[in-house]
Amino acid sequence: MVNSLTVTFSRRVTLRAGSLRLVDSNGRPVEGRVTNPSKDGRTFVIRPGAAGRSLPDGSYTFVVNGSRVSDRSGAAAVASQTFRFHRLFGDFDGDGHLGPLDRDVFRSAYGKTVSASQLWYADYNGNGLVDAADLFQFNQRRKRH
Ligand SMILES: [Ca+2]
Ligand SMILES: [Ca+2]
Repeated sequence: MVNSLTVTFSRRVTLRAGSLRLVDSNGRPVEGRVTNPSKDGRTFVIRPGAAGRSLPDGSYTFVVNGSRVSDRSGAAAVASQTFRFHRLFGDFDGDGHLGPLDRDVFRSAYGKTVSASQLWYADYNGNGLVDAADLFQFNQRRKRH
């Protein structure tokens, strides 16, 4: 599940519109709410999409636009940075494919409750149980990846 991104700057900054941008593999912007929970002006949390839900499967690019990030003096505070990542339900080892290792992890999780086992990552529909609905989603992706 990818339901937030966290960016930490080395010092206090001010973010202007367009400073943090997330786009999908088609270049479409993914809207997200940006907060600074600790109010330190350094660590920002971006929550894209619907509350409590993961980003959909896909490849993403996250851009920090340095020209839109300023320090106390108003000067540009950082160089621009680009990060690429993917989200694929069931890809427990993060290699971009659903292979034997992912299958074994899912099998060991199947039938367990999330709260007792911390298996939230195998609970696609978020109902608290790694169940047939999650297995269906896992198998759908195994055919494609
Ligand atoms: Ca994998
Ligand atoms: Ca479930």
